[in-house]
Amino acid sequence: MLDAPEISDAEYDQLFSELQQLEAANPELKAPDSPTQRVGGAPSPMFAAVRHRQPMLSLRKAAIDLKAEGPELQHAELIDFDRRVREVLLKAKVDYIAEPKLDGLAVSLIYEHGVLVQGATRGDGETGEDITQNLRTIRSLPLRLRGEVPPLVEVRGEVFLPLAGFQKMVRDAEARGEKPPVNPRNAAAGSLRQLESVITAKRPLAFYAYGTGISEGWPQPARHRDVLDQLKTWGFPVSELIEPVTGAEGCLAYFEAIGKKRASLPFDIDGVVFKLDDLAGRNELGAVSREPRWAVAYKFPAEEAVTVLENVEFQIGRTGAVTPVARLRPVFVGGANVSNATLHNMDEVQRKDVRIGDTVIVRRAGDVIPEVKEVVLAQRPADARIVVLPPSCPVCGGAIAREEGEAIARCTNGLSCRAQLHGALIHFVSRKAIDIDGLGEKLLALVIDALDVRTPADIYLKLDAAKLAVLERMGEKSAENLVKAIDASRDTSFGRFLFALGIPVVGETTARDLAQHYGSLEALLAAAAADLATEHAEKKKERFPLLQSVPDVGPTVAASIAHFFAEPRNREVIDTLVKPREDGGAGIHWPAPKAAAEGALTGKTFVITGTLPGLSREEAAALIEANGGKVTGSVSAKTDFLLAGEAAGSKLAKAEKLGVPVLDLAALRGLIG
Ligand code: JCF
Repeated sequence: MLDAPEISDAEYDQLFSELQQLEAANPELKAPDSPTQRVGGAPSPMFAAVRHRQPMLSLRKAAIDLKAEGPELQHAELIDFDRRVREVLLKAKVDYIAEPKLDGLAVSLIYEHGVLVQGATRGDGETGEDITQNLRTIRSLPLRLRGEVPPLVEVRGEVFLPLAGFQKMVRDAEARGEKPPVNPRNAAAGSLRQLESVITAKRPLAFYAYGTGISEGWPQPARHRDVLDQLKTWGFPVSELIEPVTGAEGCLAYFEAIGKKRASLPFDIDGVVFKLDDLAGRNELGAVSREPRWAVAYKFPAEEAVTVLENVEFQIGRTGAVTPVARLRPVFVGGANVSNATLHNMDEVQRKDVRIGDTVIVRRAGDVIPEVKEVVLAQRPADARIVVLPPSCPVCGGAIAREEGEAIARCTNGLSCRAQLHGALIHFVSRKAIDIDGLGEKLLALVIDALDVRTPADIYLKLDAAKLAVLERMGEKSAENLVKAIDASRDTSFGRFLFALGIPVVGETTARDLAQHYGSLEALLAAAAADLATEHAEKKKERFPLLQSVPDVGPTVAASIAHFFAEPRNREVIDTLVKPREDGGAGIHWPAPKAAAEGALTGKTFVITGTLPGLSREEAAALIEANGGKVTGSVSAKTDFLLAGEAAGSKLAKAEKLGVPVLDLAALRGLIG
């Protein structure tokens, strides 16, 4: 089927690089029809062929070697690129223009006297396909140029599908019972190669221009940055993320910075492109086998790899959630050796039809937990075994329950299950919770087993310097320090305390919102108790109305809070935690709530997103709160303003959808006056 590959990109890349290595080692085996000899996609007979008047070059690729020792060797290929450029140009330092490399399709656009007359795919670089009609449907692509226009100019750029559009295409395909596209690039390719442009028009494609090709009557500027400025003046979208950099160090710094932003961008990128800024220098460098020597594509390490799923085990989390975990034949992916990957829950196992013995594609993106993305069905062995949920908790033997309509199965034994207790304690002592420095995972396991710690309150009641000092790898000094840290943690804030309790689906922000809204534990407990009576109301909005009046608390979160506080075992632990020490409690306390500041923003709820110029998010939140406003974590109908900085992503999209006014920092300062 058109643009619907039989194997995934990860498999293709892995097989392709194996083939390249084999051919490099055994040149006599290299066949003229080997896939390694193919330059680009062959044109389809369905579209008229377009011969590019100036070949569309591809980019030479440089790869990071994450297995190498130290940055110099890891980035050797990029450093070599810069060295060759400097050698040819006889320069000590060279300026480049750095841009994110979009995972889309390169196209060529011909404008005559400012009017788009032809648009074509790159094809094999020499000949592409005429897709003018389809390209005309892309809204951000100008049909007519603004300002002074030459008789002829060719503009080149990348057509791509932003993630939100891709997700919509997946949902639409699933709703129609069709096979959804596997990734944004395939979805964009399929959309562009529709025979009916009305279909293309319905696809939310986007475009960024990155350069020019042939031209007449247009004096080429001296530098690439000037070309980009000209493109903007003509009305082309040009990525805001493009920046000038200097030398290999500048390139690497940009690469690192983009890598950090990558996950929050509204579109997929697969690396960075560095281009020589000086256009005269480009002519000196020229091209070798259709790859310019003045540019390089520096790709992020592969995030997907193929391996074998050897077994599935079940882990019990701090809320009792039973998570199926894949034990894998170790594979190097996303910069690390991976031998475990999450399968999320049993619904996911069934949806992906994962079986033990299967060949699977593993994905590790950034610092996210590796996951099994999909099964390579063609390679399923005859004896592959179906994965079944264990009938009882593999840790404590307790009952496992799965509520109707819930994807997650849970061990019902609460803190009596050692796995849940260990997880709950790890969360309780963590930095953003009650914050006990020096009480790590291993030590917590020890105090559970050797010192009979059974609840978070026992940390305060059962541990002292003498008992701690005899534990493995603990000396007197470290025991004393730990006791000091435990002591210091008694003095906390209401928000931290609520977060530390580990109420399912209550994160740091919700905990802080609850603390701010209720001011005291008594008030929160009273609201939760009153709300319990409404839990079977007809409409979701009528359930837990008090808790739902807190910003960002919807029916699911409200139900979780109410049920948590209704559980007698939880109430007992909470009572012990906050009871004064002289009465035999843990003595956790926090200052009485400050009256909220009054100011220009009183009664207004804000959400902050993106990078703000010269101000951290915490500083911006403090500024808003000092003027009487409230800051919450996610955009909803209750949000009054979105404060948006650079590289704002999904929150901005949501605000625009809901009609929430969007402010920049200057506008916020204007409101404050
Ligand atoms: O974003 C891209 N995929 C991309 C591809 C960006 C560029 O600046 C390119 C490109 C392919 C060829 N430049 C060339 C010369």
